[in-house]
Amino acid sequence: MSTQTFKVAGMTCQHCVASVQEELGELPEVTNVEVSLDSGDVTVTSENGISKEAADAAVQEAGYTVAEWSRT
Ligand SMILES: [Cu+2]
Repeated sequence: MSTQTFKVAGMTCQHCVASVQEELGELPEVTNVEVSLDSGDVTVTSENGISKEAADAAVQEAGYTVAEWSRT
């Protein structure tokens, strides 16, 4: 199991949160997505970690951008 946290910019309401959660959740390896509207922090749990490229693409699909990427 791998957990990664990054920041997403532009989310303003729970609808934004749900969109980001849905797109990231569609990535095949992802088992859980947590999004904090207040901080913009997104925590993704997956089997072996996801690439920044995959996260970027999913977040952009939802209409937002990854502001800060860090892998833990
Ligand atoms: Cu919104």
